[in-house]
Amino acid sequence: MRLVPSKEKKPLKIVLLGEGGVGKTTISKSYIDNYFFTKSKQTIAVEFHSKIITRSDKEVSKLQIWDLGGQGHFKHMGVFSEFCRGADAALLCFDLTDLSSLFNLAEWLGFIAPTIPRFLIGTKSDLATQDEQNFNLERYVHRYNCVTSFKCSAKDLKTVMSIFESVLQTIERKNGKMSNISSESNSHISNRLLVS
Ligand SMILES: Nc1nc2c(ncn2[C@@H]2O[C@H](COP(=O)(O)OP(=O)(O)OP(=O)(O)O)[C@@H](O)[C@H]2O)c(=O)[nH]1
Ligand SMILES: [Mg+2]
Repeated sequence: MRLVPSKEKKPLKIVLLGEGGVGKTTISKSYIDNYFFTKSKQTIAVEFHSKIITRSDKEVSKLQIWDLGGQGHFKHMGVFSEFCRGADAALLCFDLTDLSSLFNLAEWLGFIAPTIPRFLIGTKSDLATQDEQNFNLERYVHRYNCVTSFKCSAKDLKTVMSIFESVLQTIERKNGKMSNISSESNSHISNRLLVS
């Protein structure tokens, strides 16, 4: 069966932010394609991914993922605040094996409006030592005003799915609709658009 989102419905928008190489594109692709891609090219400014999701009430929505390029020079192009405008949620991503990427998220917060729900995502847990995996994120959840935090490996597709579903549930709750989100069995589209 082909699922078609209602034309009038505004797509949901999630932005991924964080330092270059922390795994934003990989985690996005794990979610969209249900597959761990070992090869990932540096994102030039922004990549777009999209997926059709279905809620338990059978209503169909389109989800847009805006995956920002984390290399320093893109940050200074002056367009990231614009890219984040109208987002329903922001995923602040950092690499569990490199805590400087957690501390540097402070700079990324400047691109998102204070009203956008944000989630702290520690990536590459499969490469992290036991101490790094156990690192207490409470202080940073508070400091960055996040809803909550997650740790994951992009190789662990089940966890990646559950993180996005939890984010989508928060969005739906904020939008006043309590429902379960399902995205596993649906068709999806993955687009890339590079800004030069
Ligand atoms: N082992 C492991 N490698 C990962 C994981 N996530 C990402 N990587 C690897 O880390 C490298 C960088 O990942 P990307 O997804 O390109 O990072 P990015 O944050 O999109 O980087 P920019 O586009 O430069 O901002 C790639 O070689 C990925 O294969 C993970 O969970 N586990
Ligand atoms: Mg990328």
